[in-house]
Amino acid sequence: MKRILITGALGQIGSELTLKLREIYGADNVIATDIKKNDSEAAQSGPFEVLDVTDLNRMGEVAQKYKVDTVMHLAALLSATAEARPLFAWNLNMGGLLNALETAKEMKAQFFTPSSIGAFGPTTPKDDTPQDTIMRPTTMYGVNKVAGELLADYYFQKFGVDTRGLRFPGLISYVTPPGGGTTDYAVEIYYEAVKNGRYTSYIDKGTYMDMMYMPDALQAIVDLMEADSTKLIHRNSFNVSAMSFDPEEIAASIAKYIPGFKISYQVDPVRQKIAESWPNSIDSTAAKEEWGFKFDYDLDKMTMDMIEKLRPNMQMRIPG
Ligand code: VAH
Repeated sequence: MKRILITGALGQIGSELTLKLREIYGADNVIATDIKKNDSEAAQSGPFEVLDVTDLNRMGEVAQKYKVDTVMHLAALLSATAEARPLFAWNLNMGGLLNALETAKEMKAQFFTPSSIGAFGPTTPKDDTPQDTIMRPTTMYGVNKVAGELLADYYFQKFGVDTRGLRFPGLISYVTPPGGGTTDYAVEIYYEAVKNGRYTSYIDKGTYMDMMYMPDALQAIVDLMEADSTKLIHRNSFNVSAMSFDPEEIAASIAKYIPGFKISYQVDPVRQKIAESWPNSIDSTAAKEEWGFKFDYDLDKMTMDMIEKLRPNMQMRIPG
């Protein structure tokens, strides 16, 4: 029986992954942890522990208390925040990852952590970015992700920890908005479109980035972790993507369902520079061949679902 410890369980991925894993493996077998508790379903629907991932002893205590056999390490700062606070980002992102890997080693547990298209840099081939290629990121977040991939591979090769990872594109969701990312514009635009019928983008037109709807990202995590390890040639981490678009294309998709929707631009030079250092589109062939990666949502199907899910809440918010 799987007993799963999730760090960063109240974040953008964690808040939905916790619920999905509780559905599959049983609520009591998924231990959600985060730096503080809140009243979200992820925090209230099963075991929850307060955990600062930079505290190795506390992480070991929680892992032993629940006798976990799987560690899913999600707690990290995203690209824009990491760029604003590089030293703090290094300590949290790398210190937390090392503690999670050590905990998985001690517990003889399987291990997952997300990497990102942010692990690539300006010298990486930009179109159909290969699984194995040049990785010289120019952001602290990217340095953390490349170092993290190498560290997770090291724990597999040196200590036999069953580590697995995914290079996620921008993830779009309506449950818990992301914080401090570069691709967050592709989430904010839906909220603003439903609320106000317009959005001012901090990413410029013509800036293509890989993206994926959260349901596909969650299924990819489950499928990778359940995959036959003898079939894995790669481990940390697999390129996965569902689509690539620029602000104009997501705006056009939204305008099909919210007539009159308008996008304008006020480019943020910091996040624009980060976005331009990343690929336009990545190649997911290795994930498809080694463990059957697939996705359900393209841009229009995602747009329909996002608007349908956001509209009721937003209407409740507009007074009168
Ligand atoms: C970020 N959402 O923008 C994250 C992600 C590919 C982007 O890693 O930092």
